[in-house]
Amino acid sequence: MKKRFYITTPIYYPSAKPHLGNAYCTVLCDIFARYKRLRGFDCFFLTGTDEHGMKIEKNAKAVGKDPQTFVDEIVSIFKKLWELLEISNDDYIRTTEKRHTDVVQKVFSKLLEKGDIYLGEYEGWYCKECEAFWTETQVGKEHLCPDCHRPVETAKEEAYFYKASKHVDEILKLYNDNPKFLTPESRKNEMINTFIKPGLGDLCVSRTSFSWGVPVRERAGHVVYVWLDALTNYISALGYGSDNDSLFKKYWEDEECEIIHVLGADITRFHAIYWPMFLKSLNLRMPDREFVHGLLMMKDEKMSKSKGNIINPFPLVERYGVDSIRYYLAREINFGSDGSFTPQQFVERINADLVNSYGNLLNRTLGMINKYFDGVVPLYQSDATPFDKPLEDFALSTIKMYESLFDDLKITDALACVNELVNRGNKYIDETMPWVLAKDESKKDQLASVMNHLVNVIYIASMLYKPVLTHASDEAFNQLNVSEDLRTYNKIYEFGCVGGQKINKGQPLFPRLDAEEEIKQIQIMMSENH
Ligand code: ME8
Repeated sequence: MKKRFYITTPIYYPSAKPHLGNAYCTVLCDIFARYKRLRGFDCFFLTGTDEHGMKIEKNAKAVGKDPQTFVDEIVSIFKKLWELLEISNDDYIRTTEKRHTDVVQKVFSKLLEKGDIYLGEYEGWYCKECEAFWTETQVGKEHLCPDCHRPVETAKEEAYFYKASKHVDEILKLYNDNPKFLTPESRKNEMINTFIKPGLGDLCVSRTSFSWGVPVRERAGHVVYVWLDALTNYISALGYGSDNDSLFKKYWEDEECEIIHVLGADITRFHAIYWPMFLKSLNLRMPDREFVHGLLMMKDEKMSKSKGNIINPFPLVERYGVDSIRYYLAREINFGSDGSFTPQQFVERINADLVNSYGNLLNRTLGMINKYFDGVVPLYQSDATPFDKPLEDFALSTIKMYESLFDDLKITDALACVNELVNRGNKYIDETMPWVLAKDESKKDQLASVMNHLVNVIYIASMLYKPVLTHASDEAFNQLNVSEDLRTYNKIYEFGCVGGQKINKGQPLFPRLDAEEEIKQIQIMMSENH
């Protein structure tokens, strides 16, 4: 296991306000970063915005603003959302910042010097919406953009090109030598079959048809094409090529750091084909992992700014709280697959997992400790009931499973393990029947052991939920009155370490949602965006 981590989200286009789809990726990366830090690792987490390009220039013009003012306003909304969702990013990179544009110009010059970039003329099928040129085979007979399915048009302009064709074998070797480089596995096949096998053309890396971009120093009138500009953020944010490159040394050059890019399926080819090529050209190390998450759909369509079918995350967080939204995104939509947002699933998931299982286990346990032990958690003892040891074993194996899944970015599955532990705790109450034990003075020891085991299960589950539930986990610790020294991750391996303290039973962690009413409320929120 490496000792340091660098995790990135894509940098989002501030062409319109952020939607739940953007929040999805950032929340999942945040959960991963918090998990690593919780376990004592150093993890640098980067997000940001991709602020150049024709689309932004157009959108700004449409509302009578200059592009910089336009992006400044939207970026402040992105930042507000990240604050609201308690995103723990260590930096926020904007491609309009000098620290970034300087690096992009340097990168461009280096590639040019090396002969990996040449000046030519581009004529091809161009999708204005996606700002991408496509080959004849990709647009098909209908001449539609393979990404957004809008009609494409032929376009011609003087442009610089990156010799992508030269590096194809290196990319195939990268996939071959590093099975975890691009996951899920299906994405690798897609890259090979859809893009590499049909013949990868050279990539256009400059434009003359718009001016909102990083100027190419070597030729007036050219700006760096958005993808070379955008991908460079992953190293410019660390100070690559600047006088202040200590972060770059620590989180990129040092092999002890694991570099993980998380991205949506729609931008895989740029990350999995061109980005490694650019890095090769710069003689820089490859990322260790590119993890492609699925898309959040609305009625089978990708939720996207340009389609206007978005869910605004602000009112959702305001009504249901940050924990519920973070939890829903991580648990309901399997990380790595597409998923759809429906109000019903949202309400059901929160009620089932957070209200009925987790919240209820805490509430019931604290209630019983107040009733049977005057609010003091009994100390641990082993084997008082035949159900104790199996529960302990289950809890300890849950921790192991959770860790190996989380380390492999299987975040949804890792959380499912915690749910199972909580459910196991509820089942343990049914098995041991504390209300029966309480009636028999000779069973007092057994009753005490049951209470202690329940408290320790809640303690472990709360620690494992901590990367996701930034409030409820601490609230559970507070209600259980877990001492500060036990609020560190490694203590959870010592089953039974919590006990002897007086509890502070409080409000339930999550209020039960009235399904009918809340589904209606979310539907109203959704319709307000159209
Ligand atoms: O592509 N469901 O920016 P972008 C889940 N600037 N995730 C979604 C989503 C959805 N419906 N819609 C967007 C760009 N995302 C470029 C990236 S990176 C060097 C440059 C997430 O604003 C998903 O992670 O269109 C996607 O890759 C990302 O937002 C990019 O959004």
